[in-house]
Amino acid sequence: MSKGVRGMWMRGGTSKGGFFLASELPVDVAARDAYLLRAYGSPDARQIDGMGGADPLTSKVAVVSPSASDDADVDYLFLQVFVDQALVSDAQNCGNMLAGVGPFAIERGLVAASSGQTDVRIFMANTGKIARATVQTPDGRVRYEGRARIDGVPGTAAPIPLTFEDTAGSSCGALLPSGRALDLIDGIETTLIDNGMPCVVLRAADLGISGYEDRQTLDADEALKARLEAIRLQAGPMMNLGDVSAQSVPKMMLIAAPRDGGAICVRSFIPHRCHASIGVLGAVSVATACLLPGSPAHALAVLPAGTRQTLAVEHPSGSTGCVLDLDEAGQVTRAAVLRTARKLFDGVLFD
Ligand code: NQM
Repeated sequence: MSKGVRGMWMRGGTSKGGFFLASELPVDVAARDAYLLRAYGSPDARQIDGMGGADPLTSKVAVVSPSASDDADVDYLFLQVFVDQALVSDAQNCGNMLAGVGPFAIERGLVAASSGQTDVRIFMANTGKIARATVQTPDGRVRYEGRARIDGVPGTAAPIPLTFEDTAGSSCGALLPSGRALDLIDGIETTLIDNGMPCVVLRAADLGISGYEDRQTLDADEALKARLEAIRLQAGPMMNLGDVSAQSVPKMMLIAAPRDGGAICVRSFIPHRCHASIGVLGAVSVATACLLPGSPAHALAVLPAGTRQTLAVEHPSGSTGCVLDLDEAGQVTRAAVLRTARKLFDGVLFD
């Protein structure tokens, strides 16, 4: 056993994982990944010998450091520790874990807290984009308790609004990496889109399901998952992502008409298990697809009017509201999503 690495366990939005200072993790990437695999207990479906929660949503890592950029206070590198494969991937971002980055940066002294609330500008190293998080800091300390509620998390907590600008094409080089709002893959109409998260958006009904099933039912549907994976592997090169067989992107977004007053209903595969709710940037990307004439999402969506639109993306645990600002051409220029976070544990994680 090594002497371990200091880490803070936090819930960020509807995800959970370890938050580390980059300066306290091994510098060498192979050594860092070997440490994380041991510490999280991967590969093992139960992650019984580590801290991972046996679910992609609870097997996540945030690496935080002071930012070299004048535009940001801290840098945030997201790492996905695969549960049942010996893989640690930086190929995707995570907007849920992002919710814990501001509080963690203040707790570790990287950002000075203001009295009242503190804005933290976060450079998202996976995609090269900047997000802003507003953290409640009465008396100069992070407050986690509050009255904000997000679907997928019991109870209430202090609000942490997240704002994203200019996220189009952050991993794929363009909002629509194929240049079209509609592509046919295996005869299925899809929209290949990246507004912060590479996503393949397709109608649930085209794959023989309603799109309103629960997570367990979809996770048990091996035939559906095989069809989705075949489509995903073809979408990878079309989205400038290359061979995605060992990557957690693109995400597969199965859409249906909303049925609880929202704009669209989604069951997302991330990519091999169904999400219990939906990713933050995944929701922003699907909401953006809803605005694109020609996309299967546009035809199913119930859209509000105006240049600031709140689209509620329905998911298995409720819905996620995405506030989208549009320019005169109808392009999304800014997105905001409300999250909360909770500090769970601070200590030393051994490998
Ligand atoms: O899309 C899960 C999550 C995510 C990612 C995933 C996320 C996002 O819910 O911004 O938050 O899609 O792997 O944590």
